[in-house]
Amino acid sequence: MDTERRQSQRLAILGGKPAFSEPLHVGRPNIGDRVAFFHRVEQILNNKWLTNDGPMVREFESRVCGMLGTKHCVAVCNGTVALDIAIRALGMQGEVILPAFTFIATAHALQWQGIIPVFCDIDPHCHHIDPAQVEELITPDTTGIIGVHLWGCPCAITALSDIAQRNSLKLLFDAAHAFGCSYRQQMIGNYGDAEVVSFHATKVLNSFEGGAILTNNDVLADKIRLMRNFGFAGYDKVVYLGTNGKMSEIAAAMGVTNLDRLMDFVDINRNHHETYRALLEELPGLRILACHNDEKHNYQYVVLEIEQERFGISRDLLLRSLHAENIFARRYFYPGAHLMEPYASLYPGSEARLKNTVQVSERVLVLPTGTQLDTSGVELIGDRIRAIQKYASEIVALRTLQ
Ligand code: T4K
Repeated sequence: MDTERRQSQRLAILGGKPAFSEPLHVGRPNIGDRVAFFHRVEQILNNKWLTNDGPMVREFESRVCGMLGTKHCVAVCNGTVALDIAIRALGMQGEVILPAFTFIATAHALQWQGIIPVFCDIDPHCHHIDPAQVEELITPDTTGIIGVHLWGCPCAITALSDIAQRNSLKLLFDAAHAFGCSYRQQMIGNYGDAEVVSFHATKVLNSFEGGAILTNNDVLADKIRLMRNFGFAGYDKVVYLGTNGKMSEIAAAMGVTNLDRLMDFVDINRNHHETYRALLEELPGLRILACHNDEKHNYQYVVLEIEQERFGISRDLLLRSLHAENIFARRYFYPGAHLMEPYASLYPGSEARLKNTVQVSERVLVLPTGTQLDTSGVELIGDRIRAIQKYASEIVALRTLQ
């Protein structure tokens, strides 16, 4: 379909046909070579070794270390448990500072262990924790900082490392989005005391569910390995408080299979990013977040910011209009962790210092990408967004009547 015909097609919210016959989601999984995966499943079944530090998990861990240049990778069952274990192994307690603009798991992992999550504001340009406010939030009870590499872009690693060092604080990075990304030419996975990644189905590299703790600290890695398996240091010998955080062999098989295709997934994402950018960056009131060209990036999140006054309609009305087209864009991480429970009840009033978080969370919209789409699909989404802006007043008038 050529661009002109696509643009003249009536928008679904105004009574036209949806642009896509099937729903398009943010986070549709990338899946590698099925034959290779099934072959690995056969191997697992023949081995009769299904979990607990099996050969597939070891292969996955060693491939991740090789790719990132990190000394230790401890694979676990998901990114949230990776955070839980890392936080406990680092001895964080009392208060820990983290950005309010993050997925709820970052805060829950602290609160789950009776640690107070102290929500910090973000830099509105990059959406990352603001180091200047981190300094202001340090109290005698602060034991650590969690920086989040939101959207796969590294947060202010150097500034946070400096603050942590000067104040003797532990520094953990939630790198759930940042597998395969770099900072100052070194791969994410090598910073802070440890970094945590997620291999959830929606991530650039998935192991169905999965996660890992990455560190260059030998002592910490040993402790984390023990904690992943109830603290067992041998049959009948428990040396730590631990949990069941083990990654299964089948999850690792999916991880290894997808690792073989990671560069293809990233190339597809990069092309989609460029196509979206070419179609959307000129639109008034719309900003598409940029990735640093001189660093490695996985391009897994296509993030827009909508400024209602200049764009013509609100982010939420754009979202509804896209949903009508079967384009299930998401408003991650609305309304900010501080406004979700139990935090809204436990720590009311924190919005006063979280002005950028509040503003950004009201503007952000994340678009579908990945292997579910080809370039013409991305162009169609871009065209629909352009058309929604073109017919903004009609859409607003219709909503007012309803
Ligand atoms: N830290 C940060 C900064 C994170 O973003 C996350 C997770 C974590 C820590 C914790 O890591 P994990 O414990 O999850 O490993 C999703 C994911 O569940 C979550 O992993 C992710 N971040 C977060 C940003 O997004 P939802 O509620 O959007 O996910 P879900 O499962 O509803 O999936 C979204 C869409 O993707 C679905 O509507 C359809 C599609 N989908 C999903 C799955 C699971 C599929 O097409 N196939 C699938 O198998 O939270």
